[in-house]
Amino acid sequence: MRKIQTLCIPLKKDRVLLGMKKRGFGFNMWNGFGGKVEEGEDIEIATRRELYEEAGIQDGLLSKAGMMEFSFIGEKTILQVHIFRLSNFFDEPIETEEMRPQWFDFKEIPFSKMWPDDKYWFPLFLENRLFDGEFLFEKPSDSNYSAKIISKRLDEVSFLN
Ligand code: 6OG
Repeated sequence: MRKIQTLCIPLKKDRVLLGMKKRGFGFNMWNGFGGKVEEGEDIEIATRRELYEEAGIQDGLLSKAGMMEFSFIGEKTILQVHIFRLSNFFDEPIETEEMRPQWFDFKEIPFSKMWPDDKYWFPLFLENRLFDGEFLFEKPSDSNYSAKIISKRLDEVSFLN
């Protein structure tokens, strides 16, 4: 079974906006903003909805960045995560029940407190490239235990569906 999710990372000049996840999957780690795409919902609409729910940002220009498939040993569900950039926005990020937003310089991205796949694709993301990949993990992680990567594939691509 495939679960479709969104992940949106706002950028301004040489900084990215990340959120500290306050509950649920990925608790206590920094990540972009996103979540589940509802049945029949357009992926970009879902991306904007989740970004608004989690960070209070409504405006800006959304562009595709990557498509990643994540799976965990012993779990049937594959997470298909659609990654987007948000640029040209003016709304001020706000803290919500789910996320505490913070700006990070491109050179100070907190990879040790992020999902372990992020350090592989973030460089491509920051260089405005398109990518797709697949990661298999030993088990889900939080800030106390970093999920071990069992296998990975990451490719730069020329277009994304
Ligand atoms: P909720 O289930 O809380 O949304 N997500 C991942 N992000 C990264 N960087 N790496 C992963 O590797 C991820 N797996 C899921 C997608 C979960 C949010 O977490 C993202 C969603 O934005 C395994 O609604």
